[in-house]
Amino acid sequence: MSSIKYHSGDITKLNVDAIVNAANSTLLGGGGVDGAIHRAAGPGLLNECRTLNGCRTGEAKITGGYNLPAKHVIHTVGPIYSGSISDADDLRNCYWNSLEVAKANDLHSIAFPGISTGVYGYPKKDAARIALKTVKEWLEANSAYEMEITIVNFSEEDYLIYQTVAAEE
Ligand code: AR6
Repeated sequence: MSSIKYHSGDITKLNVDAIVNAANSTLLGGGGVDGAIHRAAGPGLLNECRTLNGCRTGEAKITGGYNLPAKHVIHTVGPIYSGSISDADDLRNCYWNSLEVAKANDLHSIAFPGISTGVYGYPKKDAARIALKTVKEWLEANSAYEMEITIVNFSEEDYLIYQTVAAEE
């Protein structure tokens, strides 16, 4: 059975088939969750990322998980929030394409951070609505495929936002 669940804490600790990294287009590391993932994975991750030739906004690319408990990392690049209409499409594509990459690699559990909601400045509640809507639509479109989706709330604020957004349905 597919499912969507919530986890409060650090995504680098999760033992799932893939954790998603909110990366930048170089895929060569950064701050926030990207920095935490690279620190926990060790230098092998950066070495593999160097072979990927970067990643466009909304796209997703997979690597190994190295020293992480997760088997893989799916790197996606969220939009830098500008208030334009394309931001929402780009953010939607991050979630959708990460799930597509997971399925293409026969993975069945995936954990997402709040893509673009840190340094990239996406308003957290809007981003949570897009994330939840997109993963639900993906599960509906792929109902024959089992996928366990974990949404990771790094802060108390994120947790409360998801509670509110989930209750809007
Ligand atoms: N586990 C789960 N979530 C986390 C963790 C963690 N260990 N650390 C932070 N978050 P951000 P962005 C949450 O800034 O906005 C990087 O430098 C955090 O609270 O990491 O997509 C990249 O290289 C926030 O809600 O990613 C890019 O240059 C969310 O993760 C740029 O930042 C995303 O915050 C990407 O910015």
